[in-house]
Amino acid sequence: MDTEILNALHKFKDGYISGEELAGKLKVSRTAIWNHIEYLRGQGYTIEAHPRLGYRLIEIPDRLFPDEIQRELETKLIGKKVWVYEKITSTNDVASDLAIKGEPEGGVVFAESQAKGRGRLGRSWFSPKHKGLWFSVILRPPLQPVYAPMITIASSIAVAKAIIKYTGQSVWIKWPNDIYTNDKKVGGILTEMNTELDTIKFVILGIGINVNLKVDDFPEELRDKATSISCSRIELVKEILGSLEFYYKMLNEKRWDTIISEWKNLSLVLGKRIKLAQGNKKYEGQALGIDQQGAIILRQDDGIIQRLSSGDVECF
Ligand code: BT5
Repeated sequence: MDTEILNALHKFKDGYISGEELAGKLKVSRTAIWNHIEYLRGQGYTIEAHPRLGYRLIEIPDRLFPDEIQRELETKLIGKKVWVYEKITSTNDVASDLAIKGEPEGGVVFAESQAKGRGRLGRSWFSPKHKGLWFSVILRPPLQPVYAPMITIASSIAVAKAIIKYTGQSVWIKWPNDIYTNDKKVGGILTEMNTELDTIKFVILGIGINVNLKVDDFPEELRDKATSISCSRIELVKEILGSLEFYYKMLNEKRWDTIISEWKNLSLVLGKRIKLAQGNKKYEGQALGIDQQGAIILRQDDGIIQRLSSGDVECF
């Protein structure tokens, strides 16, 4: 019922819809409509009630309501089913449980906040309430596990492009999984995989993007290296889901050359001198590019070419 009322309010957003018309459409009393309007106001919707003209939707709240995420969402797969939690440990954990229970690909788990949001190698991911987008997508790509890093690469392109398109600001990808703007990290991707023999059973694509955070909202240790974009979370997430679907298709069609060339255009490290740490191992040299399995190619000063599939990069 609330969904239907919302749909009608959205449809008539430029004008009013009378209580009588709403009641007639939904086959309930005008009092029932009033009660639902009050409920929606309680949820944060600003709805004007004019004595003669009826109701008009003025503003939607900055909350990740499934109705708003899915409204006019132009995807066939990603986001067709969504779960939204106020607070959970990590969206990757919840999405993984769903995938183990057989949930098909395309489902997306969102959290308004995460108690144990995580990055790679067990690092923690700061995910405060109602600020930012913290979500995980269930995917079942028909690829061999060796191509899994390409899922991160393709998704980082998808996220960067969506942010560029929606906010107009410059966004870069720092290999392998960081999204950068204004020389600081604005988002990160955590791809976790469940395999069987030589096939991927499922992948949980975890994405975290800082949205509407102020400098003071970040803990001290992140203030120098993290940043945030300011925009509507709902509109941005729709853009991202659409973009993810586009690049996921490209990935499944194994269009590696296109993915690599798009990555090059957005790369923060390409051609630069970088330091790459892989646990205790350290490498240094010029980043020449990535290969079809998402590994970075590095030319050391001694001329040796290294192919590295994971690590933390520092640019000069
Ligand atoms: C990442 O790891 O960048 C992957 C982050 C993925 C987070 C999403 S949120 C939804 C889903 N559910 C999860 O539990 N995770 C995913 P990594 O490259 O290892 O970077 C981690 C490092 O980034 C930390 O050690 C901090 O230095 C820094 N960091 C932590 N929180 C941050 C934030 N909100 N913004 C920018 N940097 C942050």
